[in-house]
Amino acid sequence: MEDIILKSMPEDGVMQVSLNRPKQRNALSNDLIAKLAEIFEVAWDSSGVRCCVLVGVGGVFSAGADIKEMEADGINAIDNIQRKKNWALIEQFPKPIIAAVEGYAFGGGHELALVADLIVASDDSRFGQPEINLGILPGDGATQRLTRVAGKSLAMQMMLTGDPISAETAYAAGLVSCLVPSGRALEEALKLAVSIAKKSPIAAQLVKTSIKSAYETSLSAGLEVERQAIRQAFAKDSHVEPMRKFVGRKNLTKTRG
Ligand code: CO8
Repeated sequence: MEDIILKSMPEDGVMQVSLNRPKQRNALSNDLIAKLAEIFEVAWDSSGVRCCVLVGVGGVFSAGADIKEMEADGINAIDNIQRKKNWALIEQFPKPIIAAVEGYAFGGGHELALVADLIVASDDSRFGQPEINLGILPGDGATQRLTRVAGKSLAMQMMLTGDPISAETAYAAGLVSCLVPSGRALEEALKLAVSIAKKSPIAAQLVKTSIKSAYETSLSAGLEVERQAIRQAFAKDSHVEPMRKFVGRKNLTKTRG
């Protein structure tokens, strides 16, 4: 059977997950989504995984949902409960995910990149929601997520015309956190992942939860999520070692002085 996902641990605490259907431009088949969900489910409680990098094999991120599968399945493609559950598990993965995008992220591929917490993109990559060209619309969250991140006007343009935007436009719109030279997205995403993996895993997960809540709740409810999150960081002693180290450093300076 084709290995549709490759998992590796290139650095301490960093899990690299590679979409591996290059001949189909990493189209997101049901099997691929299921395998991705399975990997995240295992990584969920694994203390060895503190940050994840998602990348596509073959110089592209992903061309989106598998059109051949959707064409064959018709409306059952949308009513596929298992796929929905798998996608939800990926969306709810509590640890930071970085998408490393080369080439393009289209349709469901772009939606998967939007599920990631950060996007590192090569400066010649493109982002698009071409579903309208197939007589449909995005079904894995773009009408909501893209609109919340990039605003109504750009979201409308992308989803009504189906035309992709450049990495530079995506960067200016806040979709992409870091633009890098062509061919360097994975390398730079891994560097970022290593630096995140060195931070307190509890604090990193709480940051993710709190920021995500900004897209789902009112300001006052979001502020309450943040307050509860920082309480949890203190309650779980996430602060003890780094604060002690900082205070110790000051004391050491004073003693020396
Ligand atoms: N699905 C299945 N196969 C694909 C896909 C895809 N999305 N994209 C490319 N492929 C296949 C092609 O069929 C081709 O296969 P074969 O060699 O067997 O003919 C192979 O990949 C190479 O494709 P191209 O020759 O077209 O490669 P190019 O490099 O010339 O072009 C493009 C790459 C521009 C990405 C082009 O393939 C393309 O436009 N693809 C379709 C992009 C698209 O429309 N994506 C949106 C899909 S719909 C979606 O993602 C959301 C639906 C909602 C889901 C809801 C739940 C199910």
